[in-house]
Amino acid sequence: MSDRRGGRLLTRRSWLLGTAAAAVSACDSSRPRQGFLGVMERFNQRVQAGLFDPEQLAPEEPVAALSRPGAFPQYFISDRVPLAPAGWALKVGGLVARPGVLSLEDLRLMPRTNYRIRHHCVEGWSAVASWHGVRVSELAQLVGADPQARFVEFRSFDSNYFSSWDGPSALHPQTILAYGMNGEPLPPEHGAPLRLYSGVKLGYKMVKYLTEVNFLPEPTGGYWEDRGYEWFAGV
Ligand SMILES: Nc1nc2c(c(=O)[nH]1)N[C@H]1C(S)=C(S)[C@@H](COP(=O)(O)O)O[C@H]1N2
Ligand SMILES: [Mo]
Repeated sequence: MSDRRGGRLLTRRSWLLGTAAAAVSACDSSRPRQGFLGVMERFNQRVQAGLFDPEQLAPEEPVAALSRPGAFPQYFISDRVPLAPAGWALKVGGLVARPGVLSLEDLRLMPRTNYRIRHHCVEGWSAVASWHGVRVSELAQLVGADPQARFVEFRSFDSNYFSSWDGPSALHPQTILAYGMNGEPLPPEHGAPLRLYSGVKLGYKMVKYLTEVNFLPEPTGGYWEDRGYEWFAGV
């Protein structure tokens, strides 16, 4: 990892600690974004969106860095592993010319991206796997997303877990709808049949168990974001 990235990481982590996410344990605090914290968060969002470089790529990890089988933590808010409903398909909508529904097969036929990029959870752990799938930017092209749609919302069948992203991060070349992990189909524990993965965001922004992608003119918050976690959450 380059010094520059490491430095940015630290800077953003310390902002995070200084603002909304102080005194959190794991992903289970509840702190409404209000008052002074809310003001600081909106300030941080503007600063961070300004610092975001859509050309900068997260480093590829070597094979030797791969987490051992079973050592990659698994998170879902439901009481047990969420399983895809029969006839699962991804609904794509919002400000798009061609809203519709895509099967896993449809997604597999689209250009495939494959990389090995480290996962950073806000709790402080990180892990490495390789991921493959289709870029959100490819999807945006396919459905004809309107440039007015400056935000992208991702929803799931895991007790309505969701997150909304700024457009540049969603359209970054390392942001994908992943249907595979370590060369295999995505396992249920990690978000089957389809999850978001990215080199530019913290773990809680990467929605697993996807059901919907919506291109929107406004952000809609998110499961943890609505409980006080930072909305931008860049790595
Ligand atoms: N649907 C859904 N997506 C989710 C979560 C979740 O609870 N439900 N947890 C998030 C958090 S906090 C992290 S760190 C990553 C964990 O991904 P993993 O289970 O593959 O390690 O998923 C994110 N996406
Ligand atoms: Mo997380």
